[in-house]
Amino acid sequence: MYTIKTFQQLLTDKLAKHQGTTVEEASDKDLYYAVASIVKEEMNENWLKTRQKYKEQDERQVYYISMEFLIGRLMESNLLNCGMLDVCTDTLKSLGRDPEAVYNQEHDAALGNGGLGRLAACFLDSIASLRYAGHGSGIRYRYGLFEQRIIHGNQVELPDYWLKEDYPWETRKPEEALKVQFGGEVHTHRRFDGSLEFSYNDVDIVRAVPYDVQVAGYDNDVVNTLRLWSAELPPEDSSILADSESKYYHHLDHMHSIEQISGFLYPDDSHYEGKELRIKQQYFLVSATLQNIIREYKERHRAPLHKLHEKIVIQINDTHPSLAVPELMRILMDDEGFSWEEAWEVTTQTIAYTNHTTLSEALEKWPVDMIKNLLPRVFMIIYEINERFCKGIWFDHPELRDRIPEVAVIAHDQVHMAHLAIVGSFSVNGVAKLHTEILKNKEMKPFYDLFPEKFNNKTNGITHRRWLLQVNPKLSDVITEAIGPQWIKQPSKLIGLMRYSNDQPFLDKISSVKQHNKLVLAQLIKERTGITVNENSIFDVQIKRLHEYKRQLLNIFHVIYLYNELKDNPALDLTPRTFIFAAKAAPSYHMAKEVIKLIHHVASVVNNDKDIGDKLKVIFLENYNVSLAEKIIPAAELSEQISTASKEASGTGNMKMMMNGAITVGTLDGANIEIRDLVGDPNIFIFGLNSEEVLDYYAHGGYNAKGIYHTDERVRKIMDQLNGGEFGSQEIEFKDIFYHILYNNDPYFVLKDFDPYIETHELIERSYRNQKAWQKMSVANIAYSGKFSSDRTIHEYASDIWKLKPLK
Ligand code: NBG
Repeated sequence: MYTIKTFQQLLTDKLAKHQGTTVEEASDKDLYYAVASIVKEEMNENWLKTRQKYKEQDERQVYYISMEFLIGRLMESNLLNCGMLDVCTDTLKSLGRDPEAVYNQEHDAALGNGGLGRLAACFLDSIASLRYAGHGSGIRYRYGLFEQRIIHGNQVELPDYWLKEDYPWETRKPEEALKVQFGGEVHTHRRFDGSLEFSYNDVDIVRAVPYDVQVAGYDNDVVNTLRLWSAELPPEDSSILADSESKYYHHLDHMHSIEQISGFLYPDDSHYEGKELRIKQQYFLVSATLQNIIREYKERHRAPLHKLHEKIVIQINDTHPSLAVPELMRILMDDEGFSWEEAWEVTTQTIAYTNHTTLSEALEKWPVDMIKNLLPRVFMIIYEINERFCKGIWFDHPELRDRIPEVAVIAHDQVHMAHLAIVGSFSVNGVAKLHTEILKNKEMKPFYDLFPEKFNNKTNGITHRRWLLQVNPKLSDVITEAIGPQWIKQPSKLIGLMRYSNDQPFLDKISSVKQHNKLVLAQLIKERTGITVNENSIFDVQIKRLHEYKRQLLNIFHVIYLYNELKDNPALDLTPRTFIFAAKAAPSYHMAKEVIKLIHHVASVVNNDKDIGDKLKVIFLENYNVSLAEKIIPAAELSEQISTASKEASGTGNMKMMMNGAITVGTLDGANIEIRDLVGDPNIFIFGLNSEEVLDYYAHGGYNAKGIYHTDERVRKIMDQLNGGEFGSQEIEFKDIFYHILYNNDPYFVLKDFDPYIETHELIERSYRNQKAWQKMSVANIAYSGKFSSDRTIHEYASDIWKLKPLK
């Protein structure tokens, strides 16, 4: 345990030895690197010990494969988990330095788009904190998710070259590099026993070099690993000498393209694009990871590979890594000499699949020719998997014969990755109760009929260590003062706060912490936008990716509605509101970018209208990322979770804001339902169509957006303002939104849910006036949020799917 004095000494030594500088002279960056190096060294010993323990204990282990790990900054969370955050912060202060300025030196590792990638990062934290043997495996993209700038209300994207300065948390392990093969020709030979043997010629080789990032558990000496693979040129190899001109050029082309494989993260999480580079990335990740798993298994366990599934479980995060199924088959058969049946037995008992969306436009389907050319042997295996699966249905389930084209792995010249993942795995899980029900009863019904035992639910969670303890230290102190510190290791203990829900002094503390956090955010808003917000206004927050189904449009319609009301009646008694938005749109998503532009134009009209003053303010914070979320969430009072019911698989922002005392206004979608079930109707604001109603409209029609436009004056006025250019600089500005809603019949039911949304906001406004009642609601939300810790989620994965025991 360090004291300020010993930590100071350590820091001084580090600065002198590594940077040749003193505390007084050191820049914030120097201090950042010095602290990082102290923390890393602190973790090193436990890292080694943890690996040794795993080896000795010979227990089951999980590999979590994901194309995204949205880890954000690591300094504070590593310090926190190693028990050094307070002492480090105090030391920096005692030296007259600003700790925040030092921690802010770290560039976010934005290796993910949104919920799916952040979930993977939260899971790693919980796996280590709960002492499970779990390893993350992903890609070390040189460019993370783009940096967003807004110019005249328009989003522009800048490359996120996050590695331009040294990244202190990674360790390059060149001696553990592996080779991944693409293209080439497959040759078949018959062995003496009649079985087939496969060899490959003229393949293109890519070197996969691991970079390991330590994942420290909270106060438990466990340090696990997130292994990120980087694609590099293969070492010189005479077998690739070209013997013809075309081969020579092909080879040069290949060399040139190698580094693109880990070049950048695809910036879209809701529309799949059939880009060849993306499938290359997926195969690169999967092949390197599986070879690595087999190598580690052989080093660690004495048991034969036929028992792989007894020691190893592989969780694939969405379908992105679903080539793991044919790749594991390939390795077991071609490299390890398994028969098809043996390999299939092991593969399908090793792999488990998590589904994160039912949006059909996000489902990955790859053209057969693309896979065949790029991965000829893998394609042969997929083909055989499909043959056997379809034949099985034909003979064993004659009642399902007509549905074969619907469930086939290969159909209409496309490989359906979700089908491959379901057929090749032993577990298929959704990420919230409703989502799993929709998978079972609708989206994947024929598979559920075939394999009911595979389907299960694992409602998402977030690490309360980062999302409460680290980002909201003042609230954490108030909680600990009331119920003791046990909640930090057992978040379900937060429920103890319910005892204080009528305790005025406690409610006052909760309220003054929120007020403090609001002031801090107001300052950040002032710095970044120049706008002064009213600290006594309701902080109404919607921060997430911009997508039509998430309905930022509905939110901005509410803003326009209030603006119109105030213009008509300036004396209207309205509790002031600050609407806070932050969102990135996929670069090619036109409608999403239109909504960003609309928010900006409405903001500039509303914020600059003297009649409005500080009754309404609309803030859009640029470049939403993990670090920005950490600053907004502690200050949120109202959490907007207003997706079209049935569309949001779970949501995790809803959990983060609830945990920080915000009240949810939301639809009965994703995990909102489970939040409502816990806190009860009086502590949440639910409105709008439910998923059955939405699905019924989709299936049978009966919704008419134009009808609402014609009958609801408030709606018509807003729509006409968009169409008439009232919020634009030119007449045409928002016609696309207008036409999309009226002529595509409002596919996300913005107009349909408008009235109940407005009504609910009126109720919210009345509720907010009774501050005591509001604080009580806030406490109930914090108290019940323990269930949404990813510790609970990981316990469930570990006991139901992974069958892991915690490390002794
Ligand atoms: C997202 C869902 C969210 C969910 C996260 C994490 C994808 C494909 N899906 O609702 O939209 O919370 O996954 O499960 O990014």
